[in-house]
Amino acid sequence: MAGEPQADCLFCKIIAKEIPATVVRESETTLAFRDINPQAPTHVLVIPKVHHPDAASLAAAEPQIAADVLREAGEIAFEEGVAESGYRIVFNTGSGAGQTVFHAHAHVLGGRGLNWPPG
Ligand code: IU
Repeated sequence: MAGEPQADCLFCKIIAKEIPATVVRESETTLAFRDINPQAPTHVLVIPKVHHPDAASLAAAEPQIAADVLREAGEIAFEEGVAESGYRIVFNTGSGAGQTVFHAHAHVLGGRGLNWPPG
């Protein structure tokens, strides 16, 4: 069923604490942890605790939780000290855009110059 944990989902396993992660923030609906392969000095992933394959399907099914993910991303940018210099919130969507884990997640990237357009 939509939103239910998926047995083969890496991020559902992190939520269930079956796989370790360095958690930086947790709310009733979200979990945020450091990316294991950081692409910037600050690289945190914010995930909803419900399983949806990407950000658009999360927003369609659970708009309040999608808003929670964005709010947490902004709080993390302040806590990490990158809000003032500028940071990026990225939702890779689809394998052609680089999505490798099909559980919705926001990348919060900051602490270095970020080029536009992204690669
Ligand atoms: P993507 O947008 O689906 O490519 O992002 C998935 C991210 O999950 C990617 O940056 C990985 O480095 C990250 N990640 C992680 O933090 N912990 C893990 O155990 C695995 C991937 I596998």
